[in-house]
Amino acid sequence: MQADLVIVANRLPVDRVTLPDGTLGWRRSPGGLVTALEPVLRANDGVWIGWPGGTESDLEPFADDGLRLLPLPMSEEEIRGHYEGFSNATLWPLYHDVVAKPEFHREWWDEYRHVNRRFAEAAAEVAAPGATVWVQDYQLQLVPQQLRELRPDLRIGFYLHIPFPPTELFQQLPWRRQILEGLLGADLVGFQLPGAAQNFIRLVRQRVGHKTHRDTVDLPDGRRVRAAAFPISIDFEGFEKLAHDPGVNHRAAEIREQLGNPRKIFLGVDRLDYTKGIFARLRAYGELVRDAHLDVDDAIFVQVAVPSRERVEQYRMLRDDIDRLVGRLNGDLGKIGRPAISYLHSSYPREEMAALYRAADIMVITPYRDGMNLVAKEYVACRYSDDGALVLSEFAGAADELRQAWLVNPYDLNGMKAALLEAYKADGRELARRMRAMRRTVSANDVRHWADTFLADLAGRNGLSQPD
Ligand code: GDG
Repeated sequence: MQADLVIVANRLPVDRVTLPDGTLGWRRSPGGLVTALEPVLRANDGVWIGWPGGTESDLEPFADDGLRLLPLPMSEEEIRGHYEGFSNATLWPLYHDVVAKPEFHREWWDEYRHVNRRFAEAAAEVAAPGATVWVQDYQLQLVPQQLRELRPDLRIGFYLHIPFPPTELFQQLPWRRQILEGLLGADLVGFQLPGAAQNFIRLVRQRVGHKTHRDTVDLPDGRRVRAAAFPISIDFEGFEKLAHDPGVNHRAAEIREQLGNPRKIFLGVDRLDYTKGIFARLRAYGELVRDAHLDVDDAIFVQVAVPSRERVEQYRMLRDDIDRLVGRLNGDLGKIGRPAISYLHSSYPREEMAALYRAADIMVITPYRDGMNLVAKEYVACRYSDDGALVLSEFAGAADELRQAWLVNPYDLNGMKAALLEAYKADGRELARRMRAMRRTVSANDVRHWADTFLADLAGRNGLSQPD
């Protein structure tokens, strides 16, 4: 198997499922990344390398609806050290402003390096001469360098989906230099926001001592690396189409009905993650009800918390905290058939998500730190009647583009309460003015635009220094 375009990501864009006849099969996981990359993968007869989840080890490369997929198995030990350990208990909290305390363990680092090498070796094997390889996200930051050592002929891009931390925090990492050098194996390193790219360039100058000039790094071997922002987005058209679907709208009406036809529905949709600020948001909402600014007869908060990383200790603790808070708020504030909060610890099909977006009057997204936050953009895409309010944390990457949202500081409970109330009370004209502008922004900058601009930029560089 040889390919001119290789995507290397922690996960394959399919999940293992048991088919009706009892055998194991695959189901496409409907992520924006695969939607964006599918056309270029097909056009270039590309291959996607990723972990299929679980510990099955005898999986052969296969094609799913014309996409060539190469499963990279992981052992239980690799999952613990690389994925749950170094990726999700060291890097994830460190890169998100140390919202939780990162743990540093040398054994995890060894697994991280080892698993990254296995991904790099797999990519080196399938990439055709001179091919383009696009490596995704924080789980694979060493792959660019490891791959370049094996295959100097390749054009290598890297994209970080989560924030890149300020230098003061990044310095804590005992392996900070190795990570920076790993990323410098790429020709183009992409981030969500310009500030992240600048953090990276500054760190490379300070910690590795390379010459930098604005957004570029000049390496001693003559290679030049560029770091720049490419804010990720969604399949706007796809979501808008789904939002128009009669079945989806019927379901949206049904959801309202089942919630007891409240005047307004507040909605939160997040992976159950401590970076997302779910606890503080529900507390703020609870205080509004307690102080009679909102009434459970008029309003309800629907919080969907999608199960995530359930074997990592911090995530288990968070789940318990939220369970307790929701129980207390409903116990203190609810009436029969009228809870303050409708809490769903579950994941749903795309159609149900769209129905929830259609049903919700106020979408509440309050992460302490978030690379982008696609839920914000999906909500906007579904509000084709220019109604609905978005309350959005300043610390989500999406806030850079969605300036017309009610922007909040998630650490400021009173500020959040004020914004929730304002959004609740806003009149139709105000809502339309804000939503129209946000819809224009997201539709003009969809995920195809993201993938195209990244790949065009990468194609334009040959990795060699250009004369100034
Ligand atoms: C990382 C960064 C960055 C959620 N629940 C269900 C479901 N979802 C879908 C949403 C959305 C996606 O998952 C979540 O994306 P987010 O961007 O909101 O957050 P992370 O998972 O933390 O993603 C983030 C992103 O990478 C992309 O670069 O924006 O900052 O943290 O698309 O709709 N989809 C379905 N059922 C669910 O229950 N079908």
